[in-house]
Amino acid sequence: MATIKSVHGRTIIDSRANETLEVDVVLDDSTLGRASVPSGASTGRHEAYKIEDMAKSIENVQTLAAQLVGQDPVNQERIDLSMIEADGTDDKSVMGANVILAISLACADAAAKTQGKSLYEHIHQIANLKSTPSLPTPMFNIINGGKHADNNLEFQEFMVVPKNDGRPFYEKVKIGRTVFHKLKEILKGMGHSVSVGDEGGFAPRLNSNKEALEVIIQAINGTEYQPGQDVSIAMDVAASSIPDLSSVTYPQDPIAFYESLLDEYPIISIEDPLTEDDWTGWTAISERLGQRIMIVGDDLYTTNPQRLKEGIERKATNAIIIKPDQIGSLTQTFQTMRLAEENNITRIISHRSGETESSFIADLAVGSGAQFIKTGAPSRGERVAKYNQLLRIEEQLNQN
Ligand code: 2PG
Ligand code: MG
Repeated sequence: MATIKSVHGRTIIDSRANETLEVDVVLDDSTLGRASVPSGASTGRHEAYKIEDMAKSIENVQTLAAQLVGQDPVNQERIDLSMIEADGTDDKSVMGANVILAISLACADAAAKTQGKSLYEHIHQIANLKSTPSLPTPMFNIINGGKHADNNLEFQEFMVVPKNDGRPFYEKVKIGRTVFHKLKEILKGMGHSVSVGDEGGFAPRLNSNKEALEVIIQAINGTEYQPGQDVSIAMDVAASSIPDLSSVTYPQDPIAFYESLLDEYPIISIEDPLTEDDWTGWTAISERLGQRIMIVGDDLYTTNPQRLKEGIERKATNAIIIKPDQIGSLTQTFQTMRLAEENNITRIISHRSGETESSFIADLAVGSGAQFIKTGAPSRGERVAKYNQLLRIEEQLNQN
């Protein structure tokens, strides 16, 4: 059994040119585990605390390193719980959620490598979920708005989602990039800019959220694929990031507004349609639309098992976004995923708008058997890194 010899933190940059933390965990058999932390623009109020000061973050890595040296990296839970205990707060504000998470993920990476396993296999082994490893269905964010672009679209993400009808992952990727290319052509033809936003999707100045849906339908129609049959639409409203939601859903109430969109467009999923503490609204929207589509909680839950528990009791959603950096450890991410699995809540693994080239979440999605992954458009290196890792894993799973 190899044990942890050293833990080292350094500052790297993310896709928005901001500083972020990377951690190396080295084992006594010379195995190197490495991980980095992404960050959001539309962060939820209930997310664990990130220490923005990198010097302080690195200092905290050193503090925690002292208690981790000599430990078995395979024992993820023990490692994570000891860091959570050393922090001693609910939101990890002493050690930093970014610090604990970077060490947590780097340990998992080292543990997989020292055992000669793929990361997703190792994750599957330690996650304690019932689902077997499988490729998630990708949700490609092809039009960026909200806090991810400097255009006028209030809704943050307009995604295309290939139908999950047993077609291989690489074909789903083909659908995503074919629609992406067609959309580019259409936007160019309309005289719009085709430069991309934070998550690799286009960021045109359209007249309304509805126009974004229209051009996506037009794009799908311009390919060999059928809207609603081969590929559908998903949105992340990110309602808590919109200063006045009623100005967007005007003149109706939000639920009636979303319902009218479902009648008009092949939408299969709406994330954060309401603000993060509007529990009553969430129960109402799920009751009204939950049979038709996925009602997804992101800022609502912040990958926090306590928040999810409340959501289950209130029947608030039928799906959840899973972002390890929102809660700050792999062990708690698994805990939230187990709770979701036990209660038939669909799991969508997600990147952040500020990303690094790490492809950890691709392995996390496969190893945990999550149904979906959203990791941006098939564009921008830090987004493509995740899709490409999934293509590699697909090849590996096929060979087995
Ligand atoms: C979201 C995420 C990722 P951010 O709201 O789902 O798409 O955005 O990382 O900015 O919170
Ligand atoms: Mg979101």
